[in-house]
Amino acid sequence: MAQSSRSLTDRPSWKALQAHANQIQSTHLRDHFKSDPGRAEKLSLDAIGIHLDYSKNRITEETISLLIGLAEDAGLKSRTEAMFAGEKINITEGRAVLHTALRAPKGTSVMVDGEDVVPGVHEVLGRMSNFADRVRSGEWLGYTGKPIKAIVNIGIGGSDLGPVMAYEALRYYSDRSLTFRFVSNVDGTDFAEAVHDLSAEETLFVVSSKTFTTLETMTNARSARTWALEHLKVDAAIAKHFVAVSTNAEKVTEFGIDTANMFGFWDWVGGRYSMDSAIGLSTMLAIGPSGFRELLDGFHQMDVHFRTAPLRENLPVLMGLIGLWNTNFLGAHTSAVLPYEQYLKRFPAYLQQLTMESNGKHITLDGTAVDYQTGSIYWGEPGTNGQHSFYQLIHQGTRLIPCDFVLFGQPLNQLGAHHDILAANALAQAEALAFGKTAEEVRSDNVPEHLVAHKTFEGNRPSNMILIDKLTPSSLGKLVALYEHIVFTQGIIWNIDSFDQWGVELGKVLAQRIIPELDSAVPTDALHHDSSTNALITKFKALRG
Ligand code: G6Q
Repeated sequence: MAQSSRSLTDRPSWKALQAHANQIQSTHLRDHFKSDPGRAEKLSLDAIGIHLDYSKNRITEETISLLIGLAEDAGLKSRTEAMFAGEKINITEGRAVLHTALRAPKGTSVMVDGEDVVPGVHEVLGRMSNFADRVRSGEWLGYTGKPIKAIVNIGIGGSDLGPVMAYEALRYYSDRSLTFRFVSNVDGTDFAEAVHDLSAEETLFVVSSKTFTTLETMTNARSARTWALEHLKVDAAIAKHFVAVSTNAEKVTEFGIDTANMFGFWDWVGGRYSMDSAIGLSTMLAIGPSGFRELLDGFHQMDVHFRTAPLRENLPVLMGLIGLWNTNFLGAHTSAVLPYEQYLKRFPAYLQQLTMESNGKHITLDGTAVDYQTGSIYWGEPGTNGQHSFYQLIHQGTRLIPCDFVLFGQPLNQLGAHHDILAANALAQAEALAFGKTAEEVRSDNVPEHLVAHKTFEGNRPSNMILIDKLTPSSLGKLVALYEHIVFTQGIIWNIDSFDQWGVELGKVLAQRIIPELDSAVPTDALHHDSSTNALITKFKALRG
């Protein structure tokens, strides 16, 4: 296995970080900057078109060296190679973890169980491109002979969050004559609202489900079929209005979708790592095959950077290590992701699944419980909206909340001074968080004494600034892959399986037991849950009528 048998917290590299944390605990970011005028330059990195300024973290160059020591101890480089080489590093599911192969250029090879998977990836990409071109050009016709005008992706979790995030992020580049909707929730409102103004004759459903058994997706897909048939009347219409993205050909056929209209992927693609597989079909329909190729190229550039750059000059490694420092040595419980880019409005939600489903684990690869914190709680909103809501707590609350700011040099919609105002706010927030405002500075503004404490900003709040020239398919790919590899870096050090998700199972199983119990015919005394659940089921049924 990855690490030495010694528990992580017993390792000299961990203990050295603990001692170092105690030592620098009392140094304010103001003092770090004062004592070293070259700090910003030293603690910044430029790679593959991304500028990362990590100087506003409570770290020194020694912190970084010690963190790199920890990463080396954990065998980060060799574990990275194991992932890229297709070893079955998802040990609880016995699977390889090869989202990186989804963006491997033609002609390269990645072997899984003796088979090169790259040609298969490009074969599916080719079929997707062909299909997307036909729909976008109006060549693909609905059953009544009309071109497709609306695309509804039905999926949930990894089969929804990536597609919806990417669609919103790349909307600027999308074909505006097409309408896109994303249905995920089993709450009927999600489906009803998604289709209420659509014409079935011009609507294409993309049923996205790796397993093709997921309760929510199959329930929504069946409702979609019923809705389509209500309007189109004949079963033969389904073939023109439904396509599937799945690994399960049998279930796709059973549902009534011809496998000729199915786009496949593989068990070595985890749901939350699948937006660049066929699960990205809706993205490709929106931005076209060439835009999708640019997206994949962005992912690939970050893969190459992560795989080859030295740890000290490696964007995901540095960000992963600093995140771990904040979590394990400075006691932060959450991390805010603050994109100053309206098109990235679903990026925090996407990252929540990527980070929290991956690293929200308390059992190590050897099956023992951890004695340290793992996955941080990720959350956020696009700037500047958050500033008028939760930033108060980040600036003056009692908790330490490290922030990742994401800012682009060029706006996609040039509108007067908007972009400079937006950028000034991002830069100012990071500055305010780090340096705050002392009581003396407040007093010098003639603030009455009884308000001085209220108007003082402690500062010393850590943040990263990610600065990129422009939001494009390529830069989105780089950004997503950056966080994928941050998650990987941290998971390796925490010695957990970042690629399973057993924690989502229990609730699903219990729901299957409760569904039939909601039938009016089931009497109260037939319920055998705890007293709370029994009473709630009874109360719900009474309210439902
Ligand atoms: C992601 C998870 C999960 C999955 C959904 C949808 O890593 O595995 O979010 O994507 O449960 O699963 P299906 O694609 O099989 O419907």
